[in-house]
Amino acid sequence: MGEAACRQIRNICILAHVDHGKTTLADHLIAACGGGVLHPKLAGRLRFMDYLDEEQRRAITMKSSSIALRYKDFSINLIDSPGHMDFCSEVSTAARLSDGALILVDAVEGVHIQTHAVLRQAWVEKLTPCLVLNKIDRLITELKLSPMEAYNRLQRIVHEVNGIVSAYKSEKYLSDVDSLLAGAAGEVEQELVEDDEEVMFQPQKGNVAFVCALDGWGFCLSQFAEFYASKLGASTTALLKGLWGPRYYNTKTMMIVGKKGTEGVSKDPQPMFVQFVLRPLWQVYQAALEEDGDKRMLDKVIKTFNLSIPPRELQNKDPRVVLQAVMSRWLPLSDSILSMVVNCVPDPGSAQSARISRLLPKREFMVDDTGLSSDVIAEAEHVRKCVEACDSTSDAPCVAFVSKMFAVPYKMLPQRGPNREALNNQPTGEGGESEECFLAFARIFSGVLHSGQKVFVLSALYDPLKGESMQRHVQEAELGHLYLMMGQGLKPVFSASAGNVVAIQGLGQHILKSATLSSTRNCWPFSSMMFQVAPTLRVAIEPSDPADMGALMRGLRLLNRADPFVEVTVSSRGEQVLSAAGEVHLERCIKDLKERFAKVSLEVSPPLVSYKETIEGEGFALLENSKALFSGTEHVEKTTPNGRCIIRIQVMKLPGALTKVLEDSADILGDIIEGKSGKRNGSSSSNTPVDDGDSVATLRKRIIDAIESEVESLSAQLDKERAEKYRKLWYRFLQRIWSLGPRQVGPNILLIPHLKAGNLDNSSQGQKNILIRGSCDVSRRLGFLDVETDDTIAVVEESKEETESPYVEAEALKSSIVSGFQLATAAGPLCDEPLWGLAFLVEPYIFPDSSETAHQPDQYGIFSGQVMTAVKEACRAAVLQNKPRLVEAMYFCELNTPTEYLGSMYAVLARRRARVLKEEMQEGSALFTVHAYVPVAESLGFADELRRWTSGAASALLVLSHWEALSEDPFFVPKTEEEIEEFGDGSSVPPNLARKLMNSVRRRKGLPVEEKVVQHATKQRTLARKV
Ligand SMILES: Nc1nc2c(ncn2[C@@H]2O[C@H](COP(=O)(O)OP(=O)(O)OP(=O)(O)O)[C@@H](O)[C@H]2O)c(=O)[nH]1
Ligand SMILES: [Mg+2]
Repeated sequence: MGEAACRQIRNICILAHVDHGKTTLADHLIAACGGGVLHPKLAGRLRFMDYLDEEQRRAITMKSSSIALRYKDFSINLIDSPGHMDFCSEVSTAARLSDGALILVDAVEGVHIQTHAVLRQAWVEKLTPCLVLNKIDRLITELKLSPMEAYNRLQRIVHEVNGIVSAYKSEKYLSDVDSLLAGAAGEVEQELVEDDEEVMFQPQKGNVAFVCALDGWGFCLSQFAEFYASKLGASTTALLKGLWGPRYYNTKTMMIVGKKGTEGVSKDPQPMFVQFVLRPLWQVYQAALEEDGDKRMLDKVIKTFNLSIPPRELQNKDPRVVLQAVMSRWLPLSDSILSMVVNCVPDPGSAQSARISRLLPKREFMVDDTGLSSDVIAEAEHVRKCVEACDSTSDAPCVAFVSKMFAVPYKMLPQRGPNREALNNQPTGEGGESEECFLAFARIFSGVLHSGQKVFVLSALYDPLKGESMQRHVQEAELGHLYLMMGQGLKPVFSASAGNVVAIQGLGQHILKSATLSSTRNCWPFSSMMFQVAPTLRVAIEPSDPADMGALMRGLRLLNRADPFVEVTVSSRGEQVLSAAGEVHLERCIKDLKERFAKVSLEVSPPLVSYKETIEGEGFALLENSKALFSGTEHVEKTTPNGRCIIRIQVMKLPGALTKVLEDSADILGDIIEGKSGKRNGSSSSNTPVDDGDSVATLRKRIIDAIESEVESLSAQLDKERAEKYRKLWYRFLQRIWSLGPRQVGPNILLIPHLKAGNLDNSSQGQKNILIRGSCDVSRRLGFLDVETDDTIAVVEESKEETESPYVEAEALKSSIVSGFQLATAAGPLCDEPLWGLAFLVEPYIFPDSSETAHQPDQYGIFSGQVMTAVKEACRAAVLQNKPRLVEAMYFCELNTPTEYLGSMYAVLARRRARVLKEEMQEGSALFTVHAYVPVAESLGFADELRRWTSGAASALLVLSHWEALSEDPFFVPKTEEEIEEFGDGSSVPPNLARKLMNSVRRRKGLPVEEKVVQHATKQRTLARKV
């Protein structure tokens, strides 16, 4: 295969919100170009790409799958993806392997939350997007809009989608939920003209299609422009420009004019798009579907466009069949879409050179003088060049990326190879485990792959410069058979060259979820994919019969490999914990486990909801006593059992925005703190923005922005002077960050002692104490320190004393203090859940050891352990003393419901402690869209309950949004007179919500729960009888 062949390839995926018609659209493309795997009559109804039983049953797509199509001289690899939130990881795997994306939007429902998410995904992966406005028929038949109204609506959708993309372009960072809320559509002005070069989607540019996947038709403007050009004798280019936007046709002068130019010619002028495109469509629909429709319109279309339609179809009694017969021949859907793809989406060669900065970001490294690594670098650079150029010659290095592994039963694999030779596709018993065969879903980026070839499998952590120490991250593997994918079907091929999407057998033992394949060790792994959310719904699983434990463990191992998103872990109590993205995903995992992978009956626990712990209060409260820090009584003090170390801790709350930045940037922070190059981009798996610049600088800016926005939002409550003081305080704190926690990257900060601190005022024995000053490691890495200030703070002052034992000891104890902080932030005092958004000021003092045992090495080990425990205990105690609060995760929930079910929907929301943000009537329809926050703890069975109560009319989509502290005090006991009046004297106060949640977590974890178990035994017995 040469370069020419590569130019004839297009790799695209279809992305959209759930139910906007992706699989239906794919059906039509497959029927037309899939080599006969789908009969055109069934197109749109079969949903060929939804071949799993569970997908057909639920009528939603759950995985991404690929099909190879032939259109004219082009090979097109089409990947259909799921729209449901729970399977968003499959969108990431699809996007990584594609060069272009068809972004579908339902013309009635408009832009929804997953539309935002997929636009972001396409943007991050540097795909070339095309917009497809689907379900145009619903505007005619359901909403009964006039062509003019329909035009306004379509225009608004295009405008809104463009707005979202331009926000990404300007690198404004917003999470999907934020951007949805921020974009809450203010009324768009009429007559938007969008022919600015910068605007992404423009119908006149040919990257917007208007389609009805159900009836199998669709068009781009060029089709109409060409038709009218010949009819009116005008130029196609001029017409193309005139067919979108406020352009009118003056019938007298036969000119394309602005609105003014129509004065005196027509009373109610309509834009050309309405007059020339929508009106005829509306007429055909009316002619076909309405009783008294003018049937001559159909004949006119058939004649004008010379359509050959079998009379059998035209005489069909069902008007829908007649309509489809005419429309699908007049404006065949597959032609419009695929010609758009061929024209707008780049071939793999051009696409890869544009995507290279995302796929294989340029590395910065130190060349050492051994000369050894310079060879490695030279080769790795060569490999990168070949990927950039999509070199498909056979002597180019082979590079492929596997975006997921999927399981296929052995009996489904082809039995014959490319030359009809028998393939030995029997269960090889890979690890003696199962009848499932694992295939890698991969795209070749350089060179030619063939079966039997030996390749290196590189994990995301592999670094070719680190040689031997990297053995764990690289393996050698031999490729099994290669297949082109035809949905469920697999077509064996000998080899496949750069630019193609294939399935590869034989890597099951080597790859868990994703990996880079390369013919040389000297190659960087591709950057990791971005996932929209992390798996958050966790359940514990055990076999109904304990004897089946072995089968369950095997099953979990297989499931973990077969599903790109599921996570299997073991809890501290030894339970097997399965984490999934949401309820639908979880259900499918359990079903797969029971029926395919483990084949045993299982018990599934209720969801293990995660919480966090924090304290109440605003950060600025510390202004009041900032002077008194450490002199007042605000701190907690702990002494180690040997009395040699006193730890003082004060806790305060971080500004909310800062907590969020730290949380969102965990991956970048991890890289920065570990000291990896700060110039890598987009290697994150969470919501980090993608930038091509310096990630340290970006992060620093976001942190500063967070502080500024906090100060700004406080300006209403604080006078100018105090606001300024508050700002200064935080800027100073930013220079004093010793560590973040938990796990070095969490949203909690450990601050080094204040410069002025140093002497323990109550040093009772009159001994001289030493303050362990710590070092502002994190501040330095983030670039908040100038070198000079750094030194003055970090170095223990009198260097002459450094050799003295207490100073050496102080140096050595630093790590114990950080460890204590890490432990404390990993498990808070309420119910051992991680802490959230707190800063700890620490002042550790040690006293010189005068005892005999001082210099025995094991004594030191014990002492450092004691210090660690003391720090941990002090942090926990400090939280407990400062109004501790439980923090719960919230879903952002988007609901759609017909007006008559609004009441039932609100009832369901109320039962789930939901907070409604906005409700909005969808223009021109009887549907309401409601946005609300629902606590994760209350979300189980939410969608089901909603369906039951609204007879299936309302739908809900949940996206993990943010963490929110419960305002209730879990330890609340009525104290003031008013409280006692309201709640009683405390003996019979029912535990409040925070307490209940906290206790349920404690019980689950086997922690002691303070509860009055039985109060009035006799009474309780009679009550309990009723069951
Ligand atoms: N009226 C109308 N309905 C359509 C059209 N296209 C698709 N539908 C219907 O919309 C529903 C969803 O279609 P799918 O193709 O399964 O949607 P999807 O985007 O693949 O959904 P997921 O994969 O679950 O995200 C089906 O009932 C289709 O019949 C259209 O152009 N007009
Ligand atoms: Mg689908």
